[in-house]
Amino acid sequence: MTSNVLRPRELACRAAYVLRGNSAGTMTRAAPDLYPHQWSWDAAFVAVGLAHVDVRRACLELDTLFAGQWRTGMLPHIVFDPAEEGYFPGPDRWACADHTEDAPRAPRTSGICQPPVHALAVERIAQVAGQRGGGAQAQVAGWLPSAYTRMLAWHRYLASHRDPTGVGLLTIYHGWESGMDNSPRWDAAYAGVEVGDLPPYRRRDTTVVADLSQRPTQQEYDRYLWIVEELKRANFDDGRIQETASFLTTDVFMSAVFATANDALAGLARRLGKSEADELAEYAERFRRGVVATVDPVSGLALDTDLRSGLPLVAETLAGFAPLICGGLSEAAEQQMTRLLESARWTGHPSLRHPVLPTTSPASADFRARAYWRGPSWPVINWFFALALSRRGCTDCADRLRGATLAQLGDGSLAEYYEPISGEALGSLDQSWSAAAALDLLLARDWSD
Ligand code: 2M8
Repeated sequence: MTSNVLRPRELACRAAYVLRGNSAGTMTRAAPDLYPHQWSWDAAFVAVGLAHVDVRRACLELDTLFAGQWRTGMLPHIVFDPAEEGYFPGPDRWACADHTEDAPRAPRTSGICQPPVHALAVERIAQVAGQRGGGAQAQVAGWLPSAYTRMLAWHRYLASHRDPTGVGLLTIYHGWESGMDNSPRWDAAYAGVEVGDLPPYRRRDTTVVADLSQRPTQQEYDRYLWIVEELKRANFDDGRIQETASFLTTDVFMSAVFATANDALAGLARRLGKSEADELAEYAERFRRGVVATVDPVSGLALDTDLRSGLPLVAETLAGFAPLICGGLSEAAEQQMTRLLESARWTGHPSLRHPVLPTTSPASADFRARAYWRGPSWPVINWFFALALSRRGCTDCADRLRGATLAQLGDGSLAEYYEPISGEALGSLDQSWSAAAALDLLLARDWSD
């Protein structure tokens, strides 16, 4: 095993090479074959990786994503590359612009969103460019005002349409919005989705990943596709969706991301002399409070809620550590949660190949070592936790996660996710956001800057 470990310089070169290879010109495919379009949170992370090698290209990545922004401010979860047909459900199945004038006719997009990590990515890109100085810094400085305006519209959409009652938790319409598609977090909510008259379809994912145990089941996929039909019937209108959709939950991870992304955007507003800094800081506080209020005293983890049944969605997944992303816990509660993260139920589990967060606790009955978001560890998520923790000054825990994530990435496969016990690379190899995480882990000069 050791002989296959790449040296840092080799890994950085390989990661840059992968991003270059996955580029379709103005967007980066999330993965070469499995995901041949631009995904929203992938693009944000990819842009951070790109900032280390080509700041101009990093800005372009986000500009391409923002070109798909809806009139409501929603940033769609996929911007489709018109030259690509190798993904399902593609633009014809979503048919967003046929159902609502809020969706752009070009580029074509999906009709849902993903975790709002963009302001954090932009903050990071500005840091990286600032450290490089010169042309890179000037390039980003010239680009920030337009990026700010588009992110402000995105955040206002989320704060108003996805938290209409102001509880400080974002509502999602599909497990795909969480980015953690088949996580046990959503099992109970999906169980209530009754698949109706579903137009026929052929999956593409299982033709790329041949090991079916790694991908969502057929029953799960039918539900995913049925919800798309429900969203179309509601003409992608937020009010109608919230009345009619059979899947409706809060998302505590996404809400924590939103809280901290508002901190970042408020910082940018101040830097640019914009008048919205207080509004953004209020969003940050509202969502921090919302997230902290979901911590379950039994498991010690933050929980999502099924808005259809009104019941908490009890599952031991890494989303439960959401308060560590946004802060807001008392000092004692924060220490307790950090201890839990490093305990034998999580990164300290004795069977793990590397002490990184698996998606589900290996001590939980829901844990499946190879099954996508039900157990494997994802380098990009561990990198993101490390970034969020160090942003909040929790440097010890962040440093340990960084070191372990780098060790995991050392095999150079830049896999989408890893079997957490054997360390086997799974899913797509050469996944763009794994390459981006490697670049940031290797090349960032100062994480706490
Ligand atoms: C996965 O999601 C897509 C659907 O959006 C899929 O399974 O086809 C998830 O891992 C998601 O978080 C990620 O953004 C996307 C592209 O990497 O793939």
